[in-house]
Parts: sequence; structure tokens; C-alpha cells
Amino acid sequence: MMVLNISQAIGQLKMSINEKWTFRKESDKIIQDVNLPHTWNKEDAFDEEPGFFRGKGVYTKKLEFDSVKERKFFLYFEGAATIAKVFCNDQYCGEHIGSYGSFAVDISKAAKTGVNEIRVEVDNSYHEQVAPLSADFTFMGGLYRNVYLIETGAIYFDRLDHGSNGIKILTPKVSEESGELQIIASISNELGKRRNIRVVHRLFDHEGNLQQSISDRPGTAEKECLEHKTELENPALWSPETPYLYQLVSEITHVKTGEVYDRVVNNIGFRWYDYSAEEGMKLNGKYIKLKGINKFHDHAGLGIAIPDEYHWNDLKLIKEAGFNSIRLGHFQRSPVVLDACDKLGFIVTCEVPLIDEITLSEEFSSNIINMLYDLVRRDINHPSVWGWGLSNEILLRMPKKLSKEEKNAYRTYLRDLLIQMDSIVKEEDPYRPSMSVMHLFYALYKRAKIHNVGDVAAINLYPGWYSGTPDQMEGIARATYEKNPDKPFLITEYGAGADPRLRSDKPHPFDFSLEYQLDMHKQWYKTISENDFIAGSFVWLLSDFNSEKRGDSEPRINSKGLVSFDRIPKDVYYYYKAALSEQDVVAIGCKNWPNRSGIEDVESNNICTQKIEVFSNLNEVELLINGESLGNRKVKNNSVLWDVPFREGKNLISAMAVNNDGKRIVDCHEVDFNLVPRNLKTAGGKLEIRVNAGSNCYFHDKEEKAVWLPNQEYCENGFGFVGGENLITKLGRPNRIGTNYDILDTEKDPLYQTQRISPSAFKADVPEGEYEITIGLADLFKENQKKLAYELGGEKAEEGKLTNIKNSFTIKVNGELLFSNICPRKQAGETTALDLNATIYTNGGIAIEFETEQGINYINTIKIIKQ
Ligand code: GCB
Repeated sequence: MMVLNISQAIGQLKMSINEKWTFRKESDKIIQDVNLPHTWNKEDAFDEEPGFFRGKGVYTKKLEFDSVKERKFFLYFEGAATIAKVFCNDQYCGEHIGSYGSFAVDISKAAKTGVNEIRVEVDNSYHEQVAPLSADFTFMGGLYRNVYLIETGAIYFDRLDHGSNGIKILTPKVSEESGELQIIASISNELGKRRNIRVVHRLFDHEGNLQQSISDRPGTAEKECLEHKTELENPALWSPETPYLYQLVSEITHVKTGEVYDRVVNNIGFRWYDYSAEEGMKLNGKYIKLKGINKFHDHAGLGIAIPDEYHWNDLKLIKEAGFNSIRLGHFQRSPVVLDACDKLGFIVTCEVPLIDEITLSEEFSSNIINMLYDLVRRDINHPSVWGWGLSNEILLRMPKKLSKEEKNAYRTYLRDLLIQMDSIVKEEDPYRPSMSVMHLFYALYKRAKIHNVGDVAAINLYPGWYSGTPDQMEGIARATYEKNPDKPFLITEYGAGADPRLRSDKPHPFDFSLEYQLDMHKQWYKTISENDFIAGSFVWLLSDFNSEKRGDSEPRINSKGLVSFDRIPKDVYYYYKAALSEQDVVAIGCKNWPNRSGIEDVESNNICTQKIEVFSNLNEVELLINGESLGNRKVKNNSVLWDVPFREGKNLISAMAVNNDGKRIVDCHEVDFNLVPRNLKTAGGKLEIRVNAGSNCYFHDKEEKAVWLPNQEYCENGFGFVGGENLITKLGRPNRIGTNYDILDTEKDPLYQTQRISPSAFKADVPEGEYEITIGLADLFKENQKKLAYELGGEKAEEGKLTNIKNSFTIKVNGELLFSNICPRKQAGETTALDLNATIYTNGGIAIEFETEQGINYINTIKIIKQ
């Protein structure tokens, strides 16, 4: 337990109280010791059972104060999901609605000298009056951000105003010559009539030199706003390249004794923006295109309860890649994110969780408006914040079954709400633009007359992913821009999913290969960079994230990140780094693939040629394999492709380039290659064949340190399927290869989500010997086909093809019955992985034959190993 009140000496205290809480679910007796940040969903949001706990959790903590006389005690919660009620010594002290806003609760009246018990009841149940109601992320619960104790004297800057620190700072007019500063201090006075109090604002430059000091005397009112305007000559300007920050230290002190009652420190940046439809964006008088990216707030293994350092690391990854702008879309972020954006130099838009779905009620409106105040009042001082987001794709979930009148009422409700929100934002902050982000169907927004709410036209576009082709990006973007001739135009999202474990030589929509994602981004970014009418764009998004309802190659994960859920860069990250960064970049692609596998190019040449892509912003790159040069190649569109001859075992690849100063920039990558002989009959010793049946993708198996090869037809002396076809569905998109079902009892879902249907055999012309054969199966023929979660383009349920037939079949090897009556649905369950394993001896050749007993036969994976 800690004893507080150091503040008596230093006047004011802000202290992290993340340590040593207890937690229990209200419905549970088990009490756990926890530290914050904490969420109770970090496991169940990721398990195979649909759903996650949505209910009440109770946190307690002991705080000891050595004196409470004339002291104020606030608990400052950076975030509590979703509704939090705070008690001190069993007395109710306050509550907050909304998962993402910060708020303070005054516990002074309930606090006593000695030990105090803090209790926070947090509830993340579905509540139809509290946004967000539905979205492509998981509404985890808990005290998932930092909590602080703030102790002040009895006159203090108002902490109870939507998470603000009581000081509002605006920079109404900035130029190179002068920076205007408007400071509004909200003061709460519980000292009564006592005088001799002074409020002092001191402005320091980055080096700690005092620039200005403003002093004032507050009156005796319980609440008072003291406003000051001042000007700084020749301010050092803030920009992404030089994020120069001043610091404003605001204090309430006793004139004679010097006692500090309260102190607040804010960072300040002087910069000005101009924006218009014709000229796009200007920062400090110079044209700037927003090269942006979205960032979320969760991490593998932690859920949404991530320590501040993780945010810093994310932002450093973004900076390193060369992006200059970030959209903090969908909901408010941790304060650290905004602080870091100020310091690292990002131009930021922030948003409230008015997303996808609404409840038409006054209570819903009033809650979202409160969240808007939470957002603006807390974050207004940050120089990094450029604009305010009012909503995201808010017509995405307008119920289809509404009557005409109901639809009109829905539209009117939204329009009124957005207009009101827009005017609140303008009242709070006349100097920043607002926007309401649309999705592909512009006409819906036009019809509801919300296409033009806000100052910026913003739309999320996924041509080539959810529908259409990447070359449609320009047309759709231009049309949206032209329909809003008075507004600068932003593409607030564009992206494609990629599972770091999947690669393909024939990338295809919804195959989740790294190559498909890369190919889309190359095309999209070309369009974006070549068209000046696009004032800015934001990749969707930095990192993969948890979306509990999602069924993709990694169920429950939205994999559109440039880096994985545990922040391992995908190829596309390096592509952007080469395209955007001012640093010299030479980066070998597929570095997260330490293993590769492939078939010898020509019988007995011991080589398999596979592509290696290098991303660079230098002119030429040289590639070496095992020290042997493959020559220099010119870099085009920030990339060079090589056909690299891999040999069995370790292969060391190095990419080298020389920069303008003559300095060599080098990147290296080691690949352990499993070379499969073209003529299997010549295979001496060990042999390893793995096939991802029914798929065009290679699958990297981290556990087994091995790679599964794409489906292939049998050819003489080799291996492959005889007959059959790959399962094609309409899930997510028409002509999808395989399904997006969560395959139970495995984490290697993509291996089982695709399958070869009705092959007559799988043959491998291996030499004599003992072989271990593993056949992987999963019944993908769903009995109750449900509508799948968040599928923007393909929400239609699969029709026709999928039936409830209990397929069963027999598997023979070389004419001998190996497995009979195989019915994966019965033996393992629907969409559940079933591995059949046997060791056989052959005098030469393996022919695995399938004989149908009922329905059809199929196979999802096959592995043949000779040690
Ligand atoms: C969107 C949404 C975002 C989704 C994204 C996707 O348009 O704004 O919340 O996560 O698409 O990946 O589908």
C-alpha cells in the first residue's frame, strides 16, 4: 500500500496507480490480483468459442492518505470500457459512459485520512444507447488504460470537464513572424473568500528558456474561466519534419507563501494549416500531401490493455516508414498516443465511435455528444491534431427492412445529429476542420444529406478487395471529389488483408496472401501519389487487430495491417518505407519466412528458383546468394524482383545498394530451403512433401519450421492430385478459393479452409521406403450457414453449394484400405480439423485413392515424410 500526500511538499501530484488492484467478474467469486492496464477479454476474444464476456467486472484498490484536510483527490481514468461507476469507501463518487473517453472522478468528499478503498464497477454489456453498437473491432471490457491519482489544493484547474486538464489552448493565428496564443483556464475554487491567490502561465521553449509569463488573480467564484491572449514573436514552427514543442506550465499559487495548489503542463506547437478543394493541404504555407495511415490500439497477447510503450513503438514504426499523418479513427485513443504524435510529428485526425449502427433516441444522441466533448476537450491542446472526425460509415448498417417513413426518420435523425455535432465542434474549436467518413455508396449519404456535413470530403475505399478492381480507385475517388467541389478530399481508408503465413505465385482476391496485399497497395498508392486532387490518404492500417466476429484466414483477426498483430512487418510495410521514407532503404521481402520449400527446376540440378523482392529507394540493388552475386538491377516503383536459385538447406541472401554518399546499405536474410526433387524416384535420404490442398498459397508453418506447397496436379515422377477441383465459394467475394470458416481444433486455419473436392487420387512417385502420411480433413459443408460477420462486399450467405450431407469416404494407399468410413463431420465435427496419420512401407510410389461412400470426398492437406 502506498502512503500519499507527497503533494503537501510539492503542491500538486499526479501519480500512476496502476499497480496492485484486485479484480473479479461480478458473477464470479474468484478474486485476482491485477495490475492495470487490464481487460477481462484478452483470452475469450481470441478463443474458438463465438462471443466474449460482456458484463460487469469489479476492481478494488487501497489508497492511504496521511491527511485529507483542504486537499482534493481525483481519480483520473484514461479509459474504462464501457460504463464505469466509481466508489470510495463505499460512497458513490461518479460515473462515466463510453469506452474510449478519459474522465476524472472527485473522491475528496469520501476520502479520509488513513486507508481508503476504491471500488470501480465496470460494465461492457451491450447497451443500445451507448455507441459503438457494432463495428469491426471487439468491445473488450475493463480498466484497460492507465489510472492516476491527482491531488491538488482546494483551488485547482477543473479536472471534471470531460477529461480535460482545465487548460484550453488555441493558436488562432500563426505565421512565421508571430504565434497567437489563447489560454483559457477553468478554475474551481473551494477556498471560499481567501485571497492572495495567483494563476501563472509560463511559456518555455524546447530548451527550457522562459519565453513569456502571464499572471492573473482569480476571483472568489466557485467556477471561473480566466482567458488570456498573448503573442510570441518568430515562433519555431511545428511540422512533421521539425515537431518543435513549447511547454506551457500553468500554476495556481499562494502569492505570499508560494504554496502551489495546482499545476498543469501542456505541450504547445505553433503551426497553421490552409486547406481547399483546389489546392489540398498546406502546412505553414507549404503544400503537403497527407501520407497517412490508420492506427488501432490492441496487440497480440494483450488485447486492448496495452502499456504506453507499445503505442510509442507503433508510432515509431509509422515514423520509420515515412508516413506524415495518422487517422485515429473509430474512437478516442489513449492520451499517450496524442502526446507521442505531437513529439514525433504527425498530422492527426481523431474520431468518436459513431460508427456503423445507431439507436434513434435522445439518449443515444446525448451519449455520443458527451463522447464528442470527451474527445475535443481532452485533445484540443495537441498541435498534432488537425481535424475532428464525427462518424465513420454511419449508413453501413441502416436496416434494410425499414418502411419508407422509418428510413426517412433514420436519415433525418442522423442528419440532425451530425449537424449538431459539427456545430459543437466548431463552437469548441473554430480552427480545425471536421469530417464525416463515408463508405463506397456515396449515393446513400447524399440521399440522407449527410455527404456534406463537415469541412472535408472523406471516404473509405476498397476497390480490389471487397469488390471491383484496384484501377477503379481513381474513378471513384474523382467522382466523390467532384461531387464535393468546395471541400478537400481524403481517402480515409484503403487496404487488403494478408496473413503473414500465406504467400502465392498467383495472388487472388481474398486469398490473404502477402503478394495480393502488396500488389493492391502498389496500385492504390500509385493512383494516390499521381493525383493531386487527393489531398491525403490513410492506409487501413498499421497492424492486424482483433475483431471477434471476423472469419478470415486468421479467424477473429482483421489482417489488413502493414505489420502483423505482434508487429512483424509484412512486405507491404517495406514497400511503403521505400516509397515514403527519406532514409536510404534496402529491405528484402518475406523476411518473416525463414523457411521455404519448392520443387527442383530441372531433374538433378539441385536448384529451385523462387522470387525474392527487394524494396528500395536507391537506384540499383545487387543481390547475392551464398556470397555469389546475381548482378545489379534497377529499382522501379521502389521494388526489384529477382529469380533466386535456392539450394537445399541454408541459403544466405544479401541485398546491397550504394547511396548518394557512396555508403553501402545492406540487408540480409537466411532461408532454410526444403528442396523437393523433380524426379522423386531419385530422392535419396530424407524427403518432405506437404501440400495445401485446394489452395494457390504456400503456408508457412512456424511450429513445424516448414512450408506447405500450393495445390498441384500430378505429373509423372512427381506428386500431386489426379482429378478433382478446388473448392470455390462466394464467401466474402465471388470466386473465393475456399472458405472463411473458423476451423476448430487448429490454429492453422488456412490449411483447412481450402480443399480439393473429389480427387480420384493423390500420387507421389517416391522411391522404396517407409513413409509417414498425414491427411488433414475438415468438413466445410455447413449445416446452418450463418451470415458472416463484417463482410463489406459479400454479405450474402452462400447458397446452393453447401449442403448438410454427411460426406463419408474410404482412403486406400497403394490399393490397400488405410482408413474406412471417414466422416470428418461425425468424427471431429463440422469445420473441425481432423488429421489421419499412418506409417506405410512402399516398394516404390504412393497412390492415395479416395472412394466415396456417401456424398463426396475431399482432402484439405497432405503430408508425406521420409526421415
Ligand atoms: C471499413 C471500416 C473498418 C473496417 C475496414 C475493414 O471500412 O471503417 O472499421 O475494419 O473497413 O477492414 O473491413
